[in-house]
Amino acid sequence: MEKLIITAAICGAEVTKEQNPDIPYSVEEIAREAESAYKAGASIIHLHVREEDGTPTQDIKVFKKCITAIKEKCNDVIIQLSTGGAVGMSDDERLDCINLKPEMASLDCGTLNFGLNDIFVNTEKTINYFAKKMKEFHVKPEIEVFDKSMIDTALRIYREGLLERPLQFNFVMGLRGGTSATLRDLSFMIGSIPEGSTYTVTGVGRAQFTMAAMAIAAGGNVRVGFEDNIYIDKGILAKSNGQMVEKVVNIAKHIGRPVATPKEAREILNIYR
Ligand code: KMH
Ligand code: ZN
Repeated sequence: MEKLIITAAICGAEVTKEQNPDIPYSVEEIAREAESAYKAGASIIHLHVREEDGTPTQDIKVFKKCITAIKEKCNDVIIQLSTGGAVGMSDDERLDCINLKPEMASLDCGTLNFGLNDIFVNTEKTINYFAKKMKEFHVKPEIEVFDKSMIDTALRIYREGLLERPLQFNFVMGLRGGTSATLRDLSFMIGSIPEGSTYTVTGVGRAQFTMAAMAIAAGGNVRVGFEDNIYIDKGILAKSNGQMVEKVVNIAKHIGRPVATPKEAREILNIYR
């Protein structure tokens, strides 16, 4: 098995300090959380940014400040910018951060109910537009998959020449509106991607660590962090992203799966630039 790549989704767009006071909003807080995750073993930071009051933003100036602050503390970490942003943002607002030419960016491959009352809209035309820009700028896309049809959409876009192999998928499981967080659905997802692809598993909420354990055992990679879950254990709030990454590192250790450095993660994901 390849070494385990851990992604930390340190902030997200939806979760608030009212839910967990350690959710980062400011540039300093975001850099602090990135550092804690990196020191614990994360090689990729999935990055959303906020205004000082916590409002989600895709402002390229805020992204720039956060990237600089993160790089100062963890200079070799892979930064994956979110082009998902928050529900309701326009395509151009979401995509503007690609102009910073990050090593990686998320590419959401379909529309879904998002929680109880929102719809996260990604038409195929939007996805094509985003994929084309990422290809042009040599940004490695991470294909965000909330249900199986999004794999099929990504493969269609691949056949149209807008995505390059090896493809990297992230299966987000257990989100209200998306696929359930079960072994059966994970097996279905893994069996649906082309040979030679890499994949990460993100369990949302209480599914975070059970899905992480399944992914580690199956040979996949893992994403954890405040974007997806605010608890370290049942009823106990996580203190930092580092604490969540540490828990994944411990599970991996018990299963006998060494953790990848950022350099090794670049090799596994085929990021050369
Ligand atoms: N905040 C969600 C609406 C991504 O980063 O690409 C979208 C999201 C996915 O988080
Ligand atoms: Zn995200």
